[in-house]
Amino acid sequence: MNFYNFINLLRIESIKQENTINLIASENYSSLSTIIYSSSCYINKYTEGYPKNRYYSGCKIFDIFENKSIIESQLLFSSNFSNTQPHSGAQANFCAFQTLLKKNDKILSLDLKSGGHLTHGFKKNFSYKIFNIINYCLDKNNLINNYNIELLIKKEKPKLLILGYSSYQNLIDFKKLNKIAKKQNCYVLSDISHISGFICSGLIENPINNSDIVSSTTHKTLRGIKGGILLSNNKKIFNKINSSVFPGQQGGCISNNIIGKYISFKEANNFNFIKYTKQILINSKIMLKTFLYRGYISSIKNTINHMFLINLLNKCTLLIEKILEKNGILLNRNFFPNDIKSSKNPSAIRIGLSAITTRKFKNLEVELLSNYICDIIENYNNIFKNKVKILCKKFPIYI
Ligand code: DSN
Repeated sequence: MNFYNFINLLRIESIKQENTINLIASENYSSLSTIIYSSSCYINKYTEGYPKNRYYSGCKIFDIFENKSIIESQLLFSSNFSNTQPHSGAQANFCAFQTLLKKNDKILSLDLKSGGHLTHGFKKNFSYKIFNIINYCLDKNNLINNYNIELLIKKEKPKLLILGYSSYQNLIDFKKLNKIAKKQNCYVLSDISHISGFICSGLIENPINNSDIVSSTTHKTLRGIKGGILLSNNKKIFNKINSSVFPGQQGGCISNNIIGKYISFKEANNFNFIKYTKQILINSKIMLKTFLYRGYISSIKNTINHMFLINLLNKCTLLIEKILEKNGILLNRNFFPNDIKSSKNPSAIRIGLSAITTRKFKNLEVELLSNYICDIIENYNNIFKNKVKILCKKFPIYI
C-alpha cells in the first residue's frame, strides 16, 4: 500500500468515526494527547524486563516513563502495586490466573450468558482449556446473588472466584463476596475492565482491598489507550504477578502504549474526569429510562454504570444491528440473561454511553437519540441517517 492509499483509508475511517454514534460499551475515544504521546519513536524500542532490570540495552529513558505509569496508576486506584505491561485485558487475566493457579484448578466465574467475559471460562477460550470452570448465573431477578455464590463456593471449593463482567447493570458487593471467598481459602480476582473509570472516580466501590488481584483494560470507561493493567495490595502476590507477566506470558511490553497509559491515567486523575464519569452515569440512566418508557425490557430497571441490555424478544438482533449501522449508530448484539438464542443472533442489544459522553452528549441529545433508536427498531428504516449526522457534527470527537 502506498502512503497516499494509507492516508486515504485513515481519512475514511476518521470521517466514519466522526459521523457515527458509537454505543459499543467496550469502546471510547482516547484524548488527542494520549494518541500523540503513544505514537512516538518508542514504537521502535524493545524494553523487555522491568525498570532497572532490563534484558536489552538502551532502556534508561523508558524506565522513567514506565515508573511514571506505575505511580500514576497506583494513585488512581489507591493500590500499593501495579503492573502496566499487559498488552490487553485478556492477557492481564491470563497473567492473574498464572499467578494464583495451577493447571486444572477450579475457577468460579459469571456465566457468559449472564454477562461474564470470554476469559472467565468460555468453552473456546484458554481459560476453559487450562482450568476447571464452574459458573454462577444470575438469579430470577437477573442479579448476582451472593448467597448462591456462597453455596457454590462451599460445594465446589474453587481456588479462584472471579468478580467482574462484560454486561451487567448492578453493583457487585466486593467486600461481602471477598469475605465469603476468604472463609473457604479461595482467591478473588476482580476484573474491573468495564467499570474502572467509575472506580477511579469513586462512583463505584474500589475492590482493591477486597481482592487478591484486580485486572482491567485501560480503554473502556477509563478512556485511555488499548491495553491491560494488573493491581494488587499484596506484595507476595504482586512479585508473582510481575514474573507472570514477564517472562511468564509476554516478552517485551508495547513501550509506546505504556506511555499512552501514563497519559490517560494522568487525565483520569483529575476532577474533570469525575465530572465526565458522573455524566456517563446520568446519560446511561436517561437512555435506559427512555427505552423503558417506550415499552422495552431491560435485565433490570436501573443501571449503575455506562451500559444496559435491551431484550428485543423475537426481533432479529443481527438485522437490527445492521439497520442501526445504516443510520450511523453502532452497537453490538448480546446475550440476555438465560438466552436460548445463538451468539450470532442473541436476544438483546448492549448499549454503552461512555463514547458519546466523551463527545459531550448530555440529557437532551441522549433522549433524542434514544427515541431515534426506538423508532429505527420499530420501523426497520434508515430515515434517521441525516439526523444522526447532524447530531455528530454538533458534537465532534476531536475538534
Ligand atoms: N468484548 C469486550 C467486552 O465487551 O467486554 C472485551 O473483550
